[in-house]
Amino acid sequence: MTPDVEVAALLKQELARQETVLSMIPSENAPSLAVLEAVGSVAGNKYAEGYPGKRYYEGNAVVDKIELLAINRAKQLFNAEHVNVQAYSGSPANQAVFLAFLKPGDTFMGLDLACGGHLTHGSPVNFSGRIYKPVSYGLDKETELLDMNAVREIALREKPKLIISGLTAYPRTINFKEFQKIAEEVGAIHLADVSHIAGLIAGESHPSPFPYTDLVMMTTHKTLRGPRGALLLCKEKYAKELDKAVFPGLQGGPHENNIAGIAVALYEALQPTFKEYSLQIVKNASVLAKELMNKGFKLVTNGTDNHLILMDLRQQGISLGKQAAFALNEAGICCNMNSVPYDPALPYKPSGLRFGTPILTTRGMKEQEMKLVAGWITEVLQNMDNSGTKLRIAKEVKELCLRFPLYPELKQ
Ligand code: DSN
Repeated sequence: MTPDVEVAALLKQELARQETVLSMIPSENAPSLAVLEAVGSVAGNKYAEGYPGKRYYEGNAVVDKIELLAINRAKQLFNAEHVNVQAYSGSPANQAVFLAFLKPGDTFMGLDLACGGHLTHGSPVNFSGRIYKPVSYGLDKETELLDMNAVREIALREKPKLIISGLTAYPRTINFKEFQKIAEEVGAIHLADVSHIAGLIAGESHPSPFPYTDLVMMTTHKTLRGPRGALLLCKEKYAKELDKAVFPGLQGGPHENNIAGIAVALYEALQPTFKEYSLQIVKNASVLAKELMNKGFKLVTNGTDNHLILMDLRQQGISLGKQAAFALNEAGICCNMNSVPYDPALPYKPSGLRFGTPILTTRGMKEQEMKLVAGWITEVLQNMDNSGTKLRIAKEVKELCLRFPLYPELKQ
């Protein structure tokens, strides 16, 4: 058989793209080669329905050891009582929580998508909003911060069975302890969806939901720097129901190659250097935010405590997000358009931009480089229709990127 040159060429092109642009979508990262190798390994050939020691297929002695390594490393890293590593990604993992602890039609609370929540936190187009009864909480209109008194009032009024804390576009820390207190007061279960900030929690640069939060879900491919996948972590009393919901409730055979990649990523996150890495992600975001504000941009909540920045472009023009993200991409800066709190525009033409620093930090960039990046973002946003400016910046971006390679070991 002749090799497939088409996909090989496209993969080469994608590597070249990633090496030469500033990838600033905050939910993305670039795992180590060791993680990528595990994901591409023979572990993916194995069917392993069930859990370690109790499988429905023979031949799982080695795979059991891999899965147990992932479980035990996650327990150690996060100080968790019970861990399930089988969910295919964040949305199925959240689905498993609903399946385990709610019945169709039950009320639950989550952060409004437009204020930085996730689709699975109650969007009407998602399973969570179609099968269950979502009650959203928002942000304070003045400060754009979470108002825990308002969350408590809604919880007391609506008596939800589940309260979700967590974010995809909220640039500040979350008070998980307060969420847990409110959940206990109204008899709800509390799920902290820490997908975006998992690596920051692991590196102690964001307050942890452990050990008091009932259930924690995190994807493994964002700040945690693993492969695509998810971890569900919980108190022992919820373990049986949660495991049953993942398998056989929702999924069949776990993707053991991904679980092997997760185990490797957790090993890396347990090393002392991961703390420095996670702190640098936050430092980089903080410098970038300050620089952008000094240049006159409005950032939601006027800054950031984590890895992400949400820029409000309404001063420049409602619905400008898409055009701005497009222009930045032409200049080699890849971010995403995003709604801002109480955005008058629709999600497909929103008024904001979302930036993150995980990949830039993975490349080894620091505060000095963030100042350069802020300058380029400013120049592009002030000259969105100027092809010459965008071309020049793309060239400068490429030069910087080549000084900070993502995968120096890989041939291009
Ligand atoms: N869609 C992801 C994000 O970009 O934040 C979350 O799953």
